[in-house]
This record gives sequence, C-alpha cells and structure tokens, in this order.
Amino acid sequence: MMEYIDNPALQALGWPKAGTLQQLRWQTLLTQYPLAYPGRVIAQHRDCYQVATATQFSMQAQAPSAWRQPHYRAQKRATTGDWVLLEGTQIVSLLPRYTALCRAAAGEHYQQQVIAANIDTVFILCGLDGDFNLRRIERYLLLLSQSGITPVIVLTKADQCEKATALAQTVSAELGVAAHAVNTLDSRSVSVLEPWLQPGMSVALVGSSGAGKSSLCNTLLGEVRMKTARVRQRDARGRHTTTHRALWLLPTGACLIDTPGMRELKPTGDEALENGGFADIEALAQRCRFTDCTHHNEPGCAVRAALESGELSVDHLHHYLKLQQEVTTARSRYTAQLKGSPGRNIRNRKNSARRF
Ligand SMILES: Nc1nc2c(ncn2[C@@H]2O[C@H](COP(=O)(O)OP(=O)(O)OP(=O)(O)O)[C@@H](O)[C@H]2O)c(=O)[nH]1
Ligand SMILES: [Mg+2]
Ligand SMILES: [Zn+2]
Repeated sequence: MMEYIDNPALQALGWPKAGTLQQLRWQTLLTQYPLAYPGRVIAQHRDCYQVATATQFSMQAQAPSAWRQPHYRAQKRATTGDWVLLEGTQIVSLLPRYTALCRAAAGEHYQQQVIAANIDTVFILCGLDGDFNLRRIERYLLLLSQSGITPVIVLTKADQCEKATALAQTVSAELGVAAHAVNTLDSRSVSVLEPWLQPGMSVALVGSSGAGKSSLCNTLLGEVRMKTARVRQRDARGRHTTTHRALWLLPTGACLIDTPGMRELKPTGDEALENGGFADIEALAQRCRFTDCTHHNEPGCAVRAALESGELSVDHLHHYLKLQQEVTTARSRYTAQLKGSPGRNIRNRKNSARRF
C-alpha cells in the first residue's frame, strides 16, 4: 500500500499529496483492501466505468454488484472525478470524497446527484450572448456554497461583446467571486485561467448547453477531443451536444472535467446563502430590527432600506428570497426522508460534503 502514498503517477491524476488529511483517511481504507490499487473515474457509462490508474490512462472497470441495485442511493455510486479501489478490473470501494458538486435530482423522491467529485475549482461558464443570466450564475454559486470548491465565473464569447471586460468586473464585484471574460476558441485569451490549472489540480466546467464548455476543454487540451455544435441563432440555446461527463489531463498538468449542459439546478438543502453570492444581503439582514425578519414589510428592515436607497437590486433580492425558499423546502424534504429511514444523521452527511 505504501507505494500509493507518494506516487507521482497518481498525483498527476489529482491524487492528494502525502500527509494531507484526506490521504490519512484513505490510507485506512487502503489497508483494508491489501490487494487493491487506486484509480480515478474519468467517465461513467451505463454499466461500466472508465478509470485512470498509475499505469494506464483509460481502462474499463466494473461496478460492485450492490451499486446496480435499483434502490441503491445514487450519491453512493462513483461518479466522474471519484477515486475508487480496484481489484483487477473490479471496483471494490469508493474512497470518501473531499469535495462534491451536487444538485437535487429531478423526481418525486429526494435524491442527490453528484455532478463531479474531488475537484478544487468549478468554472461557471456563461455566454456573453443570449445565454447571459446573472440569476443562473447565482444559482450555481448557491450549489457550491458549502462544497469547499472554489467558484470562478468564466464569461465566454468575449469576442462577441464589446463590454466583456467591464461586465466581468461588474459581475465579480456584485457576486464577490473571481470573473474573467474569455474567447474559449483562443488559447491566449483562456490563459487567464492558468492559476486554477496547475499540476494535480482538478477543475470541472459547468454551464448551460452552448456556453462553450467543450470548446474551452478542446482549447485547453490543444486538440479537438470533445464535439461542439453551434447554438440556435434565435435564442443562443445550445443543442446538448455533450451527453456524458469526461475527465481529461491537460498539458498544464491539471485534470479537467467537461459536463453536459444542465437544464435544472435544484438545491439539495445543504446550501448556505451567505456563501453563495448573497453575502451582501445576509450582512444587511444582521441589521434588521427583528432577527426573524422576512424582509417583506417589517419595520426597521435594513434590507428594504437598502433596496429603497438603490444600494441593493430588486432582482438580486427577489432571487435571494426565492432560493431561500427552495433551500428550506429541500431541507425539509431531506429531513422527511430521514425520518422514513432511521440510522442516518444530518450532521454526518453535512460534514461529508465539506473538505476534510
Ligand atoms: N465566438 C465564440 N464562439 C464560441 C465561444 N465559446 C463557444 N463558442 C461556440 O458556441 C457553440 C457551442 O459551444 P460548445 O463548446 O459546444 O458548448 P457546450 O457548453 O459544450 O454545450 P453542450 O455540450 O451542449 O452542453 C460552438 O459553436 C462554439 O464554437 C467563444 O468564446 N467565442
Ligand atoms: Mg459540450
Ligand atoms: Zn429585514
């Protein structure tokens, strides 16, 4: 097992450095499976995985039979970016994630979908064409709020927008997050993203269909590996060209996960609005006369006062109130589900979403 602790070939795939807390946790599991070796999921298919190991960039691996049971929780199955232990081509265990980008899955029962695991940074892509939507960016930031993952806003199609740089500055100031305007088809332009693409770092690309995720992926790779397609002229909508997630090794030494454009971004209930682009409103709320102020029509409401003075935008506040409601609803759905299935507790689950 010791050979995996400080292994440069694994570190090139994002394996944590020796001595880090997450490695110490993983070592315990490694000793439980003395015959197993680690690998990172680079793609997930219907009934098998593509895994990268210290000796091979892409090999096919089978999921444990338990994962194929219909009622097995989706978030306990490996996803792109996950580290697994293998014996031969059989996956025997999933190593605990140090970060995860999750959303609530569509459907009647509460389920979490893990979009990418063990990533340091998420690039939130938004086109400076008809795709531009500050509210959608806020929603992504909310999903990332408790994940320990660094968000970076990447405004694409800068070559088609005269005010691209100024807009990136405004977005960054309003949301309190780094933002860059780029032309994803130009390698010089995307070089501003290099600080997040250092060796061993893992980055996932998210954003609507047509935002330019696969275009950015190809430019960073220096060759066309992902298919791209033109957006609809009328409304700049994409055509859902990418249909599955894939992890690539970049020439810079970073790992990059391209994802399909997402139509729905529902919170899981684990989010915290103050970390998700709404720090301004949460800070104002501290100054409201009533601690449980709903910011609707209470006297002494600092949020309404900021709205009236023009310090706060109406849309930003409305979206805050809407998302707050969604997070509360998701949390109560999750709690209701817990009552139906004893033996799990919220605190464990919350901690597992954080970096350890
Ligand atoms: N001019 C210009 N076109 C871009 C830029 N980024 C993407 N495009 C174009 O936008 C279209 C959609 O790009 P894709 O990379 O396929 O978008 P995607 O985000 O991967 O979309 P899905 O896979 O459907 O989720 C393609 O025609 C790209 O050439 C950019 O920065 N500038
Ligand atoms: Mg794509
Ligand atoms: Zn208030």
